[in-house]
Amino acid sequence: MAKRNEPLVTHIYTADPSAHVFEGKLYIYPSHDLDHEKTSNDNGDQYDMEDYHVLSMEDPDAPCVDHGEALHLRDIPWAKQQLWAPDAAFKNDTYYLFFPARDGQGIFRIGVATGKSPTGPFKPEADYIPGSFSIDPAVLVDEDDKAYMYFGGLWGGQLEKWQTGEFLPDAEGPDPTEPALGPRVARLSDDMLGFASAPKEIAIVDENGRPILAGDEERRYFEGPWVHKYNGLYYLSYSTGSTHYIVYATSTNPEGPYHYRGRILTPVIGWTTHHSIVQFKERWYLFYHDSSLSGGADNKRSVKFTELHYNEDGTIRTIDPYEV
Ligand code: FUB
Repeated sequence: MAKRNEPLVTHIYTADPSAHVFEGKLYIYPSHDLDHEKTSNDNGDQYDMEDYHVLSMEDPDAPCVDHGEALHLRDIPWAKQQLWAPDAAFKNDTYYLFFPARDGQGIFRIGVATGKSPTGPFKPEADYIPGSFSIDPAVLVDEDDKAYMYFGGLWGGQLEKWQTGEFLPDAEGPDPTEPALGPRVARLSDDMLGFASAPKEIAIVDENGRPILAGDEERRYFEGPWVHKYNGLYYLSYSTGSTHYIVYATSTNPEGPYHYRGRILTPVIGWTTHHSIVQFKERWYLFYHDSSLSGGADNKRSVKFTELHYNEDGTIRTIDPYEV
């Protein structure tokens, strides 16, 4: 039986869960952390993953099933290393797995693979999505069937290096008093294999409508975007990286601007924090990870979940995953 705030599986390390309801069941698309020793650095070299497994649960109280390898690095023609946080989507009677990886030049790009089942296997396209860059794709298929990809991550995720639209290897982020870099959003083409519009930067603003600044590390965007809809409003949630929060901002438009609203998850054991939010029947759930199972190793994480609650005004109650 899956238990709240406990690792969903313990026979492998898993991270960066993207949860969806497909065919009436919960499917979780995590990164698959390897049990190897790597020195941790700000470039994220310790996150050296090579494949994806898909997990599922009949419902939140049922046991979690590992469906085995759904895609391996060796089968992706353009990708050289580091299969980081993936997401999945369903459209056109097809399941799509979106994933970031470094190409032969060491540049993070985003690829897509397709399958007929939510558990894969997934067949990758020959090349990465043209115009894609950085990490952490999250795909929203909206009620009007338009699909959007949100993506981007600082530091090892290389978002700083794309400020001009070109990859500049030595580029650094904005000064602390300048607006922070926002995640990117692009409309996906009808076949879900490419961008229908060039990626745009999403503005995240504070309660006065001013941009969140790069030095505001408790609120500024770092990585791991996720967009869900609640009562017609778009909720963009993300990791603040160096301060280790999952926070959120809301908008009436899927492409923003988004207004900062507050914290969803307090820091977990381990450096990274990464999540997704999904509705299953009448209830809402937060999927997240921490490094408790490995005794705190940053690159050996485990996916967990808990229930998420909204207040009457649409704000989300902050979750402390270790509260007893
Ligand atoms: O798992 C590798 C990276 O760590 C992800 O892409 C980030 O979001 C962070 O969780």
